[in-house]
Amino acid sequence: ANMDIFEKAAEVGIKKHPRNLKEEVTYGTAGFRMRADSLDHIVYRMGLLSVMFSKFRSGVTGLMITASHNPEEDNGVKLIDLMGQMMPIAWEKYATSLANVSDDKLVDVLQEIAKLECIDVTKPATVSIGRDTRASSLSLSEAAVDGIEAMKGKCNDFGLLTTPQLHYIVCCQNTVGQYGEPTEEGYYKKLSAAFLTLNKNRKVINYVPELYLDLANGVGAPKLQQLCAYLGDVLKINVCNNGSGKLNYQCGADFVKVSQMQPVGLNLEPGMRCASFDGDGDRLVYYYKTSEGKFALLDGDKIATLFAAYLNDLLKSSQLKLNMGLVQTAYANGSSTNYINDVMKIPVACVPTGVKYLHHKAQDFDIGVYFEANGHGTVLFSQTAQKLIRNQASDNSLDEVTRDAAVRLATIMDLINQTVGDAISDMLVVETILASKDWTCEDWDSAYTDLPSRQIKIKVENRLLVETTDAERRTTKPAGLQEAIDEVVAGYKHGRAFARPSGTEDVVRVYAEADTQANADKLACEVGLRVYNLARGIGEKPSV
Ligand code: G16
Repeated sequence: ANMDIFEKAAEVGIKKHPRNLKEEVTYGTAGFRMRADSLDHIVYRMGLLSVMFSKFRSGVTGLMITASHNPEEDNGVKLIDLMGQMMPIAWEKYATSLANVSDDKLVDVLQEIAKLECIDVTKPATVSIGRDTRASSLSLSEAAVDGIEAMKGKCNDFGLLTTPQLHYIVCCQNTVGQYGEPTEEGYYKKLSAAFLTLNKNRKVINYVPELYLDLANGVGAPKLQQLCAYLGDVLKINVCNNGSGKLNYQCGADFVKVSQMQPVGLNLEPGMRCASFDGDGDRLVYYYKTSEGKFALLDGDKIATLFAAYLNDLLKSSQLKLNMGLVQTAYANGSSTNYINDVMKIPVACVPTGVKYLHHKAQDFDIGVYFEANGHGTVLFSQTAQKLIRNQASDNSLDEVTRDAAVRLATIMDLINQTVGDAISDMLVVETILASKDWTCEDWDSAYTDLPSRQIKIKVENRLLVETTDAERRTTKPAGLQEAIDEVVAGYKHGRAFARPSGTEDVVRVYAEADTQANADKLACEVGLRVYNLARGIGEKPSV
């Protein structure tokens, strides 16, 4: 019976979604990402795989069409596991071979996967899908539906969603509503109810309940509008880049973080608290203008320390003995890592780029806070932690202060999207913490001072010639590159730098930090030149 289904799937593939790409592709940091016009057959085949994965797991899997922070012309596809986390890394090799096989060998690869994972294809399967607002997303999602149906799976098409909304829905579906109602409406209801509870009776003098929000002209725009209907006047949100301009162009979280500049369409003045989403609403960064008129960024590292410090206080007041850890990547600002280690005294781990690695590591703790500096992150509470917190919150024998803290902790858990980094959810958590502390952006920013940093991209013939180790902090290939980087870095005070191949764009990324902005810029450029020379750079050489 498996054979019949596979042969039918291959037939539909050849007819409607033939492979039209010569280059080999790999399932990268966040699935497949490339120019949208090369993706049709890959998305069809990921439709097939999402059904196989659903049969393998005996539950609902997810498939999201988005290229998140990438330019409008790109698109991408990634698969989601039952609890709303990323598809396991062990399955990425199947995604890669399915994407690359020629049309006439498709059946062989499907059969091989079924054999290796003992999958009975006649079993029922369901896949939930969502897409972002890119022009190419609708037709790609139709290719996914074709794949799901060819493989005899049931498809729940949720249409436009932010990436984290789909992760949330998949998790709700597989926990039969325990995590929440498995609909977009259910998502708004759950988050807004928690937010309104946490902000009831707040007394604020310094905190202004007004936010300026850049929506990257992405799917966050229509979704935020829907959310606002549930928030009433507890938080006033003034939006810009809400869909009329070009996606991610001179706006959005990635632009603001990398260029360390305000987005287009926002007139930044001292006293304004501002934030940016990325194109699919899974990243968030904050920023403001200091009284001296300087642009100041509150990135993923600052959000992580804000969250961790607040949760730590609540843990103490609620007398719960749970361990907490923080997970970062090599991009974390050196000052943040020192602050977490030396001042907060919370263990901090470093893992390679990609939410899948951070999420996995965060599961080592009762409460695991993970954030990439680019604003992608969330908090995970272990099953034990969730149970202890809820028990404490409903224990009437405890004094009021202890119980109130536990109730707050339990409500915060409902506000956090534990399945993946979520700009909407993270924003509501940041606002809740600032309001509860009665803080301005300056107050939040004063915990530690970032070391000046710079990120650049280097175009090379083949980015996979650069290989890394030690959570991407050192290169192992090409020969001589790490020695060259070490030599350059040694010449800078507080110097640190690394180079790694991107998993979402065709470039090698270089990150550098040093004592001054001018030195960080210079260090990034010098390291970039070494990459250019030793890893066959193409096009323009980096210059300061
Ligand atoms: C994706 C991943 C992030 C990663 C980013 C950049 O973000 O989900 O974990 O930090 O790509 O990855 P790379 O440096 O390998 O290109 P997004 O928001 O684009 O989905």
